[in-house]
Amino acid sequence: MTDAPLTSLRAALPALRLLTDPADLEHYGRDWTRRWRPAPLAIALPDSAAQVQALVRWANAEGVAIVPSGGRTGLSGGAVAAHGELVVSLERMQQVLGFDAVDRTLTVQAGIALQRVQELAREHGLQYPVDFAARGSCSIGGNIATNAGGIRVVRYGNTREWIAGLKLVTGGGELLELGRALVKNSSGYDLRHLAIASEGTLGIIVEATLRLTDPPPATNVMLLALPSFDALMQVFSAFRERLQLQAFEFFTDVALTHVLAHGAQAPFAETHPYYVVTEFASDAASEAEAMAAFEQCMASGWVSDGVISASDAQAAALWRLREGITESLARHVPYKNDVSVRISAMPAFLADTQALLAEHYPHFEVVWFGHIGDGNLHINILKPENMPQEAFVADCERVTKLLADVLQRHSGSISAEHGIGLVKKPYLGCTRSAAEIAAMRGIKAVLDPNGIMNPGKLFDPD
Ligand code: FAD
Ligand code: 2HG
Ligand code: ZN
Repeated sequence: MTDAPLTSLRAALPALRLLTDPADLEHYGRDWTRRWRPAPLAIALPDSAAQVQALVRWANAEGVAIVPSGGRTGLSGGAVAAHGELVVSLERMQQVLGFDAVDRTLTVQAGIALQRVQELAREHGLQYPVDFAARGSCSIGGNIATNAGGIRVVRYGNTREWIAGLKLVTGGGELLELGRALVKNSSGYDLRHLAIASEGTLGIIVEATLRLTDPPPATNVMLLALPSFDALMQVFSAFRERLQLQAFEFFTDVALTHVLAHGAQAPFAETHPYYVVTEFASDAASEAEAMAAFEQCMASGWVSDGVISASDAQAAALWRLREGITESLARHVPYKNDVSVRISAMPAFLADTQALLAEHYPHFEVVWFGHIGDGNLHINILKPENMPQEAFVADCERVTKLLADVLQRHSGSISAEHGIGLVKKPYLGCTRSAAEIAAMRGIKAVLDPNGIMNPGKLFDPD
């Protein structure tokens, strides 16, 4: 890449902070997938919506592609810049712009970390309920751009439910204020929802007004050991019938082995094939219901053992067993599937998927975990140490094609919460019809007429 575009950018926006060091290009050009070699043109660090808008206008004039960048914790390659794009990182846009106690909203610049938003909500006696292990590093802009889910969806829903309004600098360089934080607004298309899960392909989210809610109740965390996959849905039904669940997550013994090797403490003396972490209010009535559900599951043979937290430290230790999985697997460069079906379709889908993976992956270690209460499975295939990454990915892609067929049969989604990005692009058609994809392309053409926003992510350019 020549220096000409950078010279032009410096002339157009002299106050813009720009990074061009090879170490910075490497650092900002990748996300957690680690599959593509980063090769961005440069890294732009704007500090205001006005600077973002000026940048996008410059990029249109010069024909330079932009990759919006948050915390780069994404797992689908959405924030990867491997083709001379300009990475626009929002890390200098972390200001808190306002809190409204009557509306119960918090307005922030989009580069702020999820964890900071959670803390601010608590300081106001409220809660921002989206939550997951990358909370310290991921940004609100990235959460919106992927419609992030996490461990409390079963109780509170995805990011989409919590976005009262947002500001988007479109690919065409317009600054749109979407939603206005109104509770009621029936004045035509709600463009805010197009920005949610758009993966940076329509524009750059520069600001968001987040809904806050009542603080969560004091809770107990329970870890259950299960003998079989079949028992999972039975246990979920038994607990959900009696309790308002704050979380209901599962993982396998293989996942536990990796987390323990990463420093966590074994919860039981014996190992079991499956585990569930569930969380519910700790008042006396809820505890009694939880014990009744536990006994019912033990009597039915769906649960083999269990432990309930007696302190915050124990609750955190139990959560670590579930939340530590992704980090504990990272060194194996896993091939990730993040699939979903309706909860009612889960038992049949699980049976078909288990059979498929047993037939096609006998030679790889397969780690199952996820948000069973949302119908969302994470299937991580671990790369054998001595296998070249290209051959490994090719083998996994072969099986993902078959998994996509299974998903199509069960009306599921190839991406439940991580996004399509680069990783799942070939399989978008198993989740979305040709007519839907054509409509998505049409929307992109309107908001990003020159196709400069994150080209090649979600779908290929026309
Ligand atoms: P990035 O990775 O920087 O970007 C993600 C996508 O959003 C890219 O397409 C990027 O171009 C776009 N983007 C980023 N910022 C903007 C913006 N301001 N405007 C427009 N587009 C933008 N995800 C879940 O849903 N649930 C989980 O439970 C979960 N757990 C995780 C645990 C770990 C340990 C890790 C590493 C990841 C996990 N993730 C999870 C995935 C990831 O954290 C989320 O997808 C998160 O929302 C990404 O935020 P980010 O700021 O890191 O985005
Ligand atoms: C989780 O639920 C995240 O822990 C990450 O969505 C899933 O690493 C994964 O596959
Ligand atoms: Zn998840």
